[in-house]
Amino acid sequence: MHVTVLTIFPELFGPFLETSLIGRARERGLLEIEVWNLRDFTADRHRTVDDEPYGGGGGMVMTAPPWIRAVRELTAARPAWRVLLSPQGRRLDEALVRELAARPALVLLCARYEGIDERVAECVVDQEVSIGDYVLSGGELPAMVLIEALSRQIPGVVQLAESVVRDSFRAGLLDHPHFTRPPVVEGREVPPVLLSGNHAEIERWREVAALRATRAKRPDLLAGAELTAAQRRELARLEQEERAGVAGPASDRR
Ligand code: 21W
Repeated sequence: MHVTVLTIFPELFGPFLETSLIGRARERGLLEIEVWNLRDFTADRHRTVDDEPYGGGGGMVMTAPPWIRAVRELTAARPAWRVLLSPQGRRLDEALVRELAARPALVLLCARYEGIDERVAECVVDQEVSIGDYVLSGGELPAMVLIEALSRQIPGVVQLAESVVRDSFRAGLLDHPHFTRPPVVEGREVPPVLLSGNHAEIERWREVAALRATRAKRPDLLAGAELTAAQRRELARLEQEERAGVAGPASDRR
């Protein structure tokens, strides 16, 4: 997969692109990423990328011509799906990550200032993407979030093949709790089943624990989740318990 990033702060991407998973994916040729400075596509001596808003008011607006020139030049030889990171975009989730990961090439437009001239979106953008409803200062961190999520969907990038399979199997539910040594922390013991060596029982415990965690912390996810038989049974049991007004063991109420 090929990703081109357009930004006025290319230096923000350096260590992120060199480190860990993404660094290795690039070294192995699974992921190609180019970061371009928008100012390289300006036509004036001052490399201007912003101007005052028509209609007045405060702040500055990113001017359209450098964006349009950049996107046209960077997609001339290699057509790409053009994504503007924007608070007004479709909210990023794993379904959108997969849709985008299926594209052979992406161009990510990262804007700053109060905004970007509307004609950029109209002329050289295929889709606007947001990473959530909170205000950031620009599209660079959202682009990194998107690149990291995308890279995990590229075959061969994540070493632990099993953990990707498991992530997708469990997609729609939260993960079960994890434990490692030491066996006792602040007086709290590891659930004994995890020390039993009984892998079938451990798997059932994890399924039920994932269901419980999801119901306690993100009940909204249950509507779209695909539940196993053990999970449907546990959900029915919890709902029955709730109707009966019975509080479960203290461990359920955390
Ligand atoms: C933030 C630009 C807010 C413009 C109402 C009227 C890209 C982002 C960004 C930014 C405004 C993403 C206002 C989640 C984000 C991004 C910079 C609007 C104020 N509000 N995902 N006027 N959050 N943010 N200006 O901020 O470019 S993806």
